[in-house]
Amino acid sequence: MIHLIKGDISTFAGDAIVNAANTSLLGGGGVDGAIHRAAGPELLAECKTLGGCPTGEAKITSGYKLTSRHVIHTVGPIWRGGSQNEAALLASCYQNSLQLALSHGLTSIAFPNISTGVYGFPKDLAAEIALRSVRRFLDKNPDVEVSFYCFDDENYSLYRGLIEDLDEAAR
Ligand code: AR6
Repeated sequence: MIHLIKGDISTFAGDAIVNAANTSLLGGGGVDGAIHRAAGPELLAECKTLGGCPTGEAKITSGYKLTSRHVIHTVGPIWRGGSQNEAALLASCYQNSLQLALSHGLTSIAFPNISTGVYGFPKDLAAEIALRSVRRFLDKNPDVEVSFYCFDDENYSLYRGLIEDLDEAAR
């Protein structure tokens, strides 16, 4: 099942929130900054033990002060015009985050709109990739619930349109 929420992902109560991090995993701005602020300094301390994370891959930590039990840190691609494998790397972020969640027995997962902030990925294309990747995973793993947290109006209306389209197509 897919849920669509407008708001701050650090308020999600469930098994895991996905963080749109950078390869250092040592924090940053945007959603990464919001998650680290809400989780407290212990999150950074655990991240320091992970040795970073390549683009498109994912690593898991505890959630500390968050209402989410875990944080899955993934690194989206920086948009460089579309010829640098950006689309496949973004799809990998969603797939690898969900696979990691599944391997830990986690079934309620929240995603932000990875790469659509300072990394500059076009929001319409990113939304299509996110929904396609997640739907493909949910077809095989129907017990998993995914919540998309959209922070800005543009992403929210893009997702709302695409989810309505997909629901209509499934009828
Ligand atoms: N909850 C949900 N979504 C949010 C929140 C929030 N609290 N705050 C921002 N967003 P960005 P990126 C949305 O820039 O593009 C960091 O410095 C925002 O509207 O956070 O993947 C990292 O350390 C946007 O749609 O992540 C990296 O260096 C989306 O989150 C770099 O930014 C992603 O925006 C990663 O860039």
